[in-house]
Amino acid sequence: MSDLSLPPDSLFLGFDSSTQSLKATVLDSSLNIVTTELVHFDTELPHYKTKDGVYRDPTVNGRIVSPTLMWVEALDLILHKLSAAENNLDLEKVIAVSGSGQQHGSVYWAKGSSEILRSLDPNRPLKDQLRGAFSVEESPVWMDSSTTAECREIESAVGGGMVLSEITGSRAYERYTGPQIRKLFTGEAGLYERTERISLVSSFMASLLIGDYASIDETDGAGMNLMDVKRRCWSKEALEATATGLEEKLGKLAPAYATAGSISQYFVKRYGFEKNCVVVQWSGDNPNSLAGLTLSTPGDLAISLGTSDTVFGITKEHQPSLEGHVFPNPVDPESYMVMLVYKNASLTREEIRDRCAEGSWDVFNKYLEQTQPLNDGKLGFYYTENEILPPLPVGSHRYILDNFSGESLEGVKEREVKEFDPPSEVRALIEGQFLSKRAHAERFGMPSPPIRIIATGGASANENILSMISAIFGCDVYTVQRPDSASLGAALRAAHGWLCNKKGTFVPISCLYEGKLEKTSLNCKLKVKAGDDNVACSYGLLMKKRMEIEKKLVEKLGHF
Ligand code: ADP
Ligand code: XUL
Repeated sequence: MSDLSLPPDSLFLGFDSSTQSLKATVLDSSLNIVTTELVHFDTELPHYKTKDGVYRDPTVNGRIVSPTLMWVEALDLILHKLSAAENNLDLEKVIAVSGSGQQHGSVYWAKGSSEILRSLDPNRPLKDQLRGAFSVEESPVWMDSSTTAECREIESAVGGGMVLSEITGSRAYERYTGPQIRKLFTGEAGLYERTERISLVSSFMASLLIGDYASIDETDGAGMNLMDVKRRCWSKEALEATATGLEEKLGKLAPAYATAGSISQYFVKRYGFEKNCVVVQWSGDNPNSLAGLTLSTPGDLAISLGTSDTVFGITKEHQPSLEGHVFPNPVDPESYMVMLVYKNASLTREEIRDRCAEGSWDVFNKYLEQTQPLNDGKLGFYYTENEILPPLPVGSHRYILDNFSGESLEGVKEREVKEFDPPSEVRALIEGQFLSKRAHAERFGMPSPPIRIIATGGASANENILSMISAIFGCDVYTVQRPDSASLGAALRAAHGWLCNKKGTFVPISCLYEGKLEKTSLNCKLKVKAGDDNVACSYGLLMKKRMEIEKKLVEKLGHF
């Protein structure tokens, strides 16, 4: 065994605490998947009464939260499932654990909770012991859009959106943790005062595992509008613009490859983990997906199709922008991750599937096959939630482009209509979603066309959608063995963190798979070969027209 290899009989456990579920992937030392598990919040923890894992507050515009205790209970449940006999999994062999959290979501620990964490009784479920541990019982999640006022206040305090983007990697966004904290600080000062520590979903779950407050990692920390993204420390200006006394409530930042601590006695005694098993810093789901997809070439783009849709890639430079986000790369201290995020994603696709395609993906796909590329000039904008990119409120807008042949935009005019027939509606949704991604990715300086796209997330199981991505972007589309790259990436990062810990310094993650990637579960496979360039060119014209209409919609209806 070389000093850069993993011990032969060891296992690595990665979680993904996402919007709708908690997932787990276990990798062996050859980086092959041994087992996977899932706890679906709505159906397996129905007593919390969530829909899609969240509560949408009918009384406050844009407020979307999840019960913090549900995530706690899910952790006990998934470990119970993993240790069940049919999984044939010996948790004692797990030498490192890590995880992904939905980004931006925050947890507010009440004063005295670190004591509760340190003295958890392995004979009792976590939820019974942590019931009183939170000063705020409902965690704001990434879908929340209730903090527009706080965003503008923070931006104006630091000198504008571009300045904030230069410092933190993003202008102020409603779902980002800083604006969420400011809302608590200005609106419910007593609760803010009673808060001892603020965690992200990622550092929160790591805290449960180590039985103490875990640091926020530098990658997920960049999703808060609070961190200096170049220096990787809290930004004084951003902290001051957000709330007083905040730095001590946030604790220290740590690199993603660092160890958060050893697994706590609670998990050793209750589930049979080995006491030396290390917990590697958790990070955001998108950064960990970047790791799981082994994205390392700046010309490659990843598209994740989950509860949110994201488009991300790698860059060496931090270019501030009023659109999109820059995070530190979780597995390479020398580069950045750039990303675009869409809120109208799988749940919007489900809404149109249910309304137009008999609630069936098969019928949905049949409609995609029946209709032609460019949809006879039918363009649709569908927002079942307030959108992030562009910032448009709930609503749908349908247009027919008269005189559009796909060869030029001369003489082409849009005409607004009330409805499309069901097959056209389905195609308009999918074409619209991916034309928007191509347009905003180009505008953000992402590679165009990309060398290749790697697709992941629940909807990447749909080959018709993958074919349309290939046609619209004009490139090959790859996928990995399983659509959950966030928990796979977390398991890989557990192995990487374990190795860095053993060597006492950072080692490149590629050491783990160099020269043998195709023999591991990380291997990406070609799913759709790039087709006719002319089709991608015509989609380029349709995209241009779509962006003109989008601009008019934003001018008329922008923000919520
Ligand atoms: P997250 O991790 O963000 O909670 P996932 O990546 O697990 O979400 O994706 C879940 C979504 O995948 C579901 O909401 C569902 O709409 C979508 N999905 C699953 N199978 C298909 C399919 N065959 N076609 C399109 N979408 C699908
Ligand atoms: C990223 C974002 C979403 C969540 C989903 O900025 O808001 O992709 O991470 O879990």
